[in-house]
Amino acid sequence: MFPSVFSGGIIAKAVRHGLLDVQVHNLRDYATDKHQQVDDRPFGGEEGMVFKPEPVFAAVEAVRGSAETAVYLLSPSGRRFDDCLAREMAGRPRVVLICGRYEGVDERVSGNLVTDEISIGDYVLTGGELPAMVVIDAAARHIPGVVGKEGSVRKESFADGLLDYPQYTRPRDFRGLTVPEVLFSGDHKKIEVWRRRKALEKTRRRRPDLLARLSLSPEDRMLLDETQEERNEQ
Ligand code: 4HQ
Repeated sequence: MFPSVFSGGIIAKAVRHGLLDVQVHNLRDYATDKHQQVDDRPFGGEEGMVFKPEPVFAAVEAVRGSAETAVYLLSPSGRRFDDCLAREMAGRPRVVLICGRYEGVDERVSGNLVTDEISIGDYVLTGGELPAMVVIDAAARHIPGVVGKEGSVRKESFADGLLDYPQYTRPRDFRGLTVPEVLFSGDHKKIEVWRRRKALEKTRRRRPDLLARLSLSPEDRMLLDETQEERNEQ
């Protein structure tokens, strides 16, 4: 699954440039018994299979290098993954991501080997591989040089805790749908203020939870107070 995602695009380019390295390890290579079994039936009964602790410990201990390396387990019960955690990971020299399958992983792994459990959202997937790739992709964008133009990470969603302002490109008139005049004004300060206001309004409308977490500057507060949006658009 991993090569299908990471052999092309921005991540592959970053790997070629030596900005990051992605290594995938097969848990089965670390199985300790003669059948190379990595899973077993849960104690106490119930359906499904659980990852055995031995291969998971052996694999992580073989690849983590320093015992200080952060080890994350992808799990719906984990701490919710967000851009803040992505940035934190990008700052680390190495991280290990454990991808479970089946009903999950023996609790002694989460209790004794894992730094943190991470969830990418409140839904259940068939394995931890897709979440791991999501995490790698989001974290890689924060490694300096990975995302093309200087600063283009900062200007996107979440860098400042806000959703994106609206973007337009040519044509200026598409089927009678026009582009806001301010964008042709050539007044960069005015455009910057307009974008800020749009980002603030959109965040208030769609993600009030994000807005509530921010401490807005007096200027931002004024921009939001100025707008009639709440009355007109809701
Ligand atoms: N999993 N965020 C792995 C998830 C998940 C999520 C389900 C993880 C199955 C075995 N992981 N187990 N949501 O749904 O991270």
